[in-house]
Amino acid sequence: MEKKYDVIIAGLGPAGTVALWHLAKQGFRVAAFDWRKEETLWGKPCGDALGAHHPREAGLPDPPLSTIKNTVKAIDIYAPGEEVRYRVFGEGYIIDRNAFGKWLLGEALRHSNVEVFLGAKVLEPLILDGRVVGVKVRISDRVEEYYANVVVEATGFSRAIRNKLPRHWPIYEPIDPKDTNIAYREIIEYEDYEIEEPNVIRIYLDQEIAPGGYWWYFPESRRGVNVGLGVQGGMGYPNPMQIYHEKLLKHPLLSKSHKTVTAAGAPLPTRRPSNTLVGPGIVVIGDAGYTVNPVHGGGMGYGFRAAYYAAKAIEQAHDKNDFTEKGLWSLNIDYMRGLGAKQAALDIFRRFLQRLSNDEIRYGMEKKLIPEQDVLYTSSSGEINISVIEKAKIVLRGLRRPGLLAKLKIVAEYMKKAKNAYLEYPEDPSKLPQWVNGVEQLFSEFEAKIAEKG
Ligand code: GRG
Repeated sequence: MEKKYDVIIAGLGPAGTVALWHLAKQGFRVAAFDWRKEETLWGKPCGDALGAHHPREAGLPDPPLSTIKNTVKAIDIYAPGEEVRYRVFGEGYIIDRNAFGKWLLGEALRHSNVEVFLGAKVLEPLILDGRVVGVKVRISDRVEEYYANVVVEATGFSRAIRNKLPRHWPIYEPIDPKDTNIAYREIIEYEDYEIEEPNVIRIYLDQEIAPGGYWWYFPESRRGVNVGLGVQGGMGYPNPMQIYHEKLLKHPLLSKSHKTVTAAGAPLPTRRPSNTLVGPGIVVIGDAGYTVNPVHGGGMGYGFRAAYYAAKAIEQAHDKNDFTEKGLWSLNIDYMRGLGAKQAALDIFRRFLQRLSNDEIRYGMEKKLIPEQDVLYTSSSGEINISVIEKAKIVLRGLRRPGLLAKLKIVAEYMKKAKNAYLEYPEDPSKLPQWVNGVEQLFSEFEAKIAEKG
């Protein structure tokens, strides 16, 4: 018997599970697959921090208390050397990812229209007449074919389906290793030390310890901490696990006696979203679609939002009975003109940050080139307040860093340009190639200008 559904979801991490939750509620017949078991569906190693606004903005209930390890009130950002510190206030959680994932899956499974297959590895897409019509899956030792009107690619960084799409499809778009970070983290427990402010999470900028990334110290309780680092990929930097053991363990916070509860690493995207999240019969969300904050690397909230819009787009496609690229296009419009625009601007900011020396970061923060109170504005709007540049001009006049001011001006200008380009994301697929050319040109222009300034 042919196994035919309305929707297939490949991957039940944060993006896939949220898509399942919405589609289940909307009454679709869904088959969802993941190679992991229920207990570790959301087990990708990460800092586990999630802005409180994210679930709400993705149409989800707040996480139940049983899935929250700690609440966050502020983020401290330390400049290299740790003499300069910014405190950014904001509400968030340290989430028990696996518990939240399991809970959300349970909620979706209350609907009898969904079937979930765990220990099931999605092998490849099934393509017929130029569109995705299903997937090939290995369940136990059998290889089976499942068919649907739409396949949701949510297999994470591995892009199990995307990697096997025809290369000339715009949705194929591979990732440049320089647009990734490799992360490693341990969850540790102190033997006899109590963390001073357990509701403040800490980000340490230091190109020696975490080149092209940062290291983090996110308390889960008074004695437990999620501590780790991300290092830019494709640059030949040492691997983060080695750095953790050779350098980070020497830090005063980690030389106190502690035991490691769990340790793991993973790669993640740190760029703007894919040029398109839509193909014929397929949508892509989460790490597989590069929906992530390029500056802090947080991907849960972005994956939730992409999943929410994907479920809406699938509903619209279903109403029109049009599962082509055009029929599913509203996912691109909703995502790109909203979070995508912020992501694009932060992709520019990330490229700037990755090029700074420790000395420049320390100097920039000490002189408050971007003041403490503007960090959240810049991070959440994707814009640098123009008065900041004016102030920076005054600060820098007569000082030793004309280059830094010149760079900051270019960054502000290109953040705005990148954001505007995404706000004007094309109305339909026919205009995509032209738009992609424009965006690629903008990013190479930025790279050239910033390199020129040294
Ligand atoms: C000007 C030379 C110079 C340096 C500036 C301050 C700074 C150096 C860098 C900031 C780096 C950093 C990691 C910022 C992240 C701050 C943060 C976690 C903001 C939270 O942003 P939200 O709430 O997050 O917008 P979401 O998840 O919604 O995207």
